[in-house]
Amino acid sequence: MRRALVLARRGWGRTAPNPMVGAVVVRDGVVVGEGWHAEFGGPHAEVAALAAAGERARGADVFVTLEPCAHHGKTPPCVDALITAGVRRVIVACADPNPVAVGGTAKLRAAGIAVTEGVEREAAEELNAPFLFALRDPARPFVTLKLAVSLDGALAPGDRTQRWLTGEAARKQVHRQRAGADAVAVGIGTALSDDPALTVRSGRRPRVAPVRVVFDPRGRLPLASQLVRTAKRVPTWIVGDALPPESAAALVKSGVRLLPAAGLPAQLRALREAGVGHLMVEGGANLAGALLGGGFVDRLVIFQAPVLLGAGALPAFGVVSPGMGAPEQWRVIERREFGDDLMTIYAPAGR
Ligand code: AOF
Ligand code: ZN
Repeated sequence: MRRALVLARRGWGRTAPNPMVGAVVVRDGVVVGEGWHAEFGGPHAEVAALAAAGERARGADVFVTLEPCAHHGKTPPCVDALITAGVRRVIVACADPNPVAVGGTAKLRAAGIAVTEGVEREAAEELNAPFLFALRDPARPFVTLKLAVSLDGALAPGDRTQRWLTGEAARKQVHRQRAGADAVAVGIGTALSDDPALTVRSGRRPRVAPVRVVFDPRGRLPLASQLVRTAKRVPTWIVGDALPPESAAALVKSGVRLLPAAGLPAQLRALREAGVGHLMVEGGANLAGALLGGGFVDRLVIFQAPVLLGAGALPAFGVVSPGMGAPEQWRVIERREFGDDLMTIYAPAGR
């Protein structure tokens, strides 16, 4: 199943809004076929793995990271393919709560195939956390907040000059993460100080380029900014409710789409309604604080760089006051080193 999870990850950035799924066909203790859902609309993982196994699938065990689908969608049901292939047993990591696809394991059992569920369930659910969240909560996107901090937990030095804290390897990883999101967002403060491009410039190209979003209530994003200058090539949206009509008109003329909404809950809802299932937020301190305070952060990704910024530096969580609604306790989902930087992915404890 761990191998199936590795295969599933090959669909990173290519399967959304579908989940990433991997499958391994095992016969007499030997892997005879591997597959994964490589592209939205394309063959499902089981079908790819069964095709690779060919006749060797008869009597085999199939490990699959998501419950096989029972529906005729863009492709025929995976359960039918498994039944036709004559497999003996199907081992499933996690259930597919998608109402369209649901019912796979029951159909397999009815066909006399043994089914085991829950093997590596946690890892499989984590892999598709935004997909599973979208099925549970249509009111807002799944929010990943990514921050690069100094070893003393600051975002910027005392003089507020822009400087890179993390190294090359960590920055490449951020680009890989962007490819797995539907939209990448910053607050207007960060947009003004960093003039970011917010594109995916490293790693595999996502099937759909993530939309670039600026939380910019008063429409202060300059027409000369990188974001606005490239808005006709890469979708760029501004979320806000108090844009002066002249700047609104000029931004729209430059290709920017405006999402009028006031207050974070309504703004998140507007993004979800506009098709953003997974929102990656990259700062700055004010937007991060508002999202944390509202309890809207599902995953917190901290890249900690070995840089000491000292007194007067901008604390990453300086605007989050205790009791505001930010989860206090977090659990560690993953911890990895990128060069000299340490990446930790956290989730609110109990979520
Ligand atoms: C599987 N194996 O590899 C995947 C599954 O849009 P469609 O027709 O391709 O169907 C997508 C739905 O099927 C998706 O939302 C999810 O519920 C399930 N995905 N199921 O058996 C796979 N990718
Ligand atoms: Zn399927």
